[in-house]
Amino acid sequence: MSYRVSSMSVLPPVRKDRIIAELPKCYSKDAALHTKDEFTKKVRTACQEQRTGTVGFKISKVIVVGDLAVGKTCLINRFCKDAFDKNYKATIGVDFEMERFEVLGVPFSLQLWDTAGQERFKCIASTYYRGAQTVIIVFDVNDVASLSHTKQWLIDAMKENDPTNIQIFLVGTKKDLSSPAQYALIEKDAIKVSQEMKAEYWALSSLTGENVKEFFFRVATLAFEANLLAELEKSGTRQIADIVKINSNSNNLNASSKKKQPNCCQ
Ligand SMILES: Nc1nc2c(ncn2[C@@H]2O[C@H](COP(=O)(O)OP(=O)(O)O)[C@@H](O)[C@H]2O)c(=O)[nH]1
Ligand SMILES: [Mg+2]
Repeated sequence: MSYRVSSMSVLPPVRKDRIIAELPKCYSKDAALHTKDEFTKKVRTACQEQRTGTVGFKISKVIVVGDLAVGKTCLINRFCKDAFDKNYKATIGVDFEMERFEVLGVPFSLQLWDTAGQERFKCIASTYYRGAQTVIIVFDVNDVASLSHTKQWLIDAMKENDPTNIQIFLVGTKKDLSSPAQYALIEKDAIKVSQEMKAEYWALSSLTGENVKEFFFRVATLAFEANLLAELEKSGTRQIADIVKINSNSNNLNASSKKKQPNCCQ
């Protein structure tokens, strides 16, 4: 069962295996949204001091696109239900799956949208694309045509979104069906396509589960970081003003830090 929006107020605690305490690594340094090894100090400190504004209440929209039968639904099912079942009809009557994470102690949710097979007719509704923060473009590593179609999927997704506010992942699925030599060949092309799209590249298998959790942890973390950095930028002026105030009253520093206010109004 996926969560309904109406049950949001009575959510159980975040699952233990959705807790992110370290920055998840990229798949390939040649095609990554960034290649840092650790969370930046700015991000860590903001989380420690609970200066995260509205980020802890955010639900970030993630859409999954790509040719029919490349393995989009299986990928979502592997992560959300830890199941691999090609007959599982997760998309009937359900628009999206909710996945709740905790990043550096801050709650953060992804809304993972899967199509109900409309990609067969190339008529995906604009509401599917609209408001996405992350676009996952999927191809099958054993099917070169599906890789060559990924650019068109990106163009379609971008029609409804602001390109400066979006993170793109290019994901090769069904790695279990490919020999190392075959895989190496398509990887070269896929990395090139990723670079052109400014996307982060991943390869995985929903059948074996290889890299699936790592991939979604990366998606969640990069979406979280982007939200938090935007939030910090917004409140940046006020924070600098606060620091100036504290410095000019430095003899009151201890007294004021003891009476630290909760950050509910930021
Ligand atoms: N061997 C293998 N088969 C897969 C994998 N992922 C999906 N498939 C198969 O590919 C077919 C299409 O998968 P599906 O998720 O329905 O594709 P979608 O149309 O993109 O949602 C099904 O028969 C799946 O069993 C994978 O990682 N490995
Ligand atoms: Mg599907």
